[in-house]
Amino acid sequence: MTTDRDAQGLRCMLMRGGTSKGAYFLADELLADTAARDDLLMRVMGTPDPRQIDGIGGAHPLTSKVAVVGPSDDPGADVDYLFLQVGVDRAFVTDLQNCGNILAGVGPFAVERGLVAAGDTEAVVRIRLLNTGGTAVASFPVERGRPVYRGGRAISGVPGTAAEIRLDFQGTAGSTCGRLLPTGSVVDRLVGLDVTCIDNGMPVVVVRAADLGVTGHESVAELEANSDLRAAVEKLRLEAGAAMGLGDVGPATIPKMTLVSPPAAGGTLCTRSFIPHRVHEAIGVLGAVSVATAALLPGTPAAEVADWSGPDTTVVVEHPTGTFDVVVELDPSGHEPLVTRAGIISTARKLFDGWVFPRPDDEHR
Ligand code: NQM
Repeated sequence: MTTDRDAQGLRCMLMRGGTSKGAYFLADELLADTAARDDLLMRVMGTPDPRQIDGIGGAHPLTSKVAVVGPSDDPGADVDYLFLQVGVDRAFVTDLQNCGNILAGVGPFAVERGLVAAGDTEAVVRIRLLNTGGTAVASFPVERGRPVYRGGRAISGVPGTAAEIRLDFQGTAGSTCGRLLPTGSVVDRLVGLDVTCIDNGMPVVVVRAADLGVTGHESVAELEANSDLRAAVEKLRLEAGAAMGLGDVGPATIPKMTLVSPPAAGGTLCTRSFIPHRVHEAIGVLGAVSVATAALLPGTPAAEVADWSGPDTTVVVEHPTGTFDVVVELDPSGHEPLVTRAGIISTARKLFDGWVFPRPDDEHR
């Protein structure tokens, strides 16, 4: 469907958020009709095509992402953030999952577009997470009312350093599944494996790498080349998705599948994450928060491989390109554990600001 936006372009900011990259739009820049919006976004990103050669997508799920940001009518939030995962080789756009990496750019983007006034040296932006419910409070440095991207904070998976963006989550437990432990159990036996199904911002299935016949320290390429492993992970995902109340997750990008093993680099535990078919080069932010939460629950595969000799409130999650620190605290006294604190540090950078021109639709090629 051709729209005015085809000829005029859409105002778009390309940003790196954490270890992902995406196109950020103001909500009123996009079409209100969901099907028309999704068609437009696929043409912006160059989907479906494994190389996304005729669009701005980066030919990987981690670089084929969209943030839609607008003012919030919730008195507890300054802005609303809707995350859209855009397919790469398959034609789909889904709002079924959240993305904590792209979230890192939302506060700076809101200040850049004048949605939120910044303080003298720091901006604090309360972001309502539309995909899942819950709120993230982003705090980051500003100078003369503009976000500062330069800084000294390194995060694994991103070369160099940038300004620190602190994200504190509220109300992320049970974000998609309705409960922190969607099956009601700390450990479930599914397809012959002991796993933990957990949702503290992202539905994740945590399984011991050793139970799947790998060490959990393999490279991303090695894991992606292991077709038996991929088949076993997918079989478990379909079973776990149903057990988590998500129905048939065949076409969905959730739950994420995290293989855990003992740490190898001084962290708390080591992870490899299927998201859900490609293997993450690092780990998703909310995926890491969910895995870290599992590590605090005695009896889970994550707790069993964890080494707690580090600082007690930080869970250092090892992944293929380094480590990711999560601060999470639980009150275990109730019937179901209560998350009392969950936070992370990330970085983001404005890469490009301008107008993007969607690929013409097939009729008009
Ligand atoms: O878990 C990838 C990412 C993500 C999602 C994915 C994310 C999160 O790394 O919050 O950030 O798991 O599909 O960008």
